Amino acid sequence: MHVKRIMSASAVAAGTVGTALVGLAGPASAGVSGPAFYVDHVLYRTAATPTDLSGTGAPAHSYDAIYSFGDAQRSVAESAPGYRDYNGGRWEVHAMSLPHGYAAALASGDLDDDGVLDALDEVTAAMVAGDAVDTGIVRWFVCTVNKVPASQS
Ligand SMILES: [Ca+2]
Repeated sequence: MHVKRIMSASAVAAGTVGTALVGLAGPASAGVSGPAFYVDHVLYRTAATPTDLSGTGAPAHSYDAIYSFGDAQRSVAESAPGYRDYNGGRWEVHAMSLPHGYAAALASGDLDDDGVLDALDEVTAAMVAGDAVDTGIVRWFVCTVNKVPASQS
């Protein structure tokens, strides 16, 4: 029991150090190479190990949505650090299907014609057109995110 307590304390300490280093670390550092996603045409990536929160019973409004398009393209999230409604890195992942194919979703949703759905309004436009369908929440997790430097996006 004594040993277990010491190990827990060191795990917490290591977690704190890891978090503190994220802002300084390069792209090859552990925990900074997680899945990337767009928010308002800007690429972000996870900056810590995602933690599964399914089954916690937390209210839906305490999460921000990430729309996952599988292999078609990177996901799109509705909020990010600095946004007024940001929930601190608590995410719910919505699986999207593209009933008419990716090209159709781009045709109806890629409002700025940059070849990718990379903002919430673009996802919404594709959904309104019926070219993207929210098939439900498949995952809840928590992790912090950072902007990807322009030179790496
Ligand atoms: Ca776009």
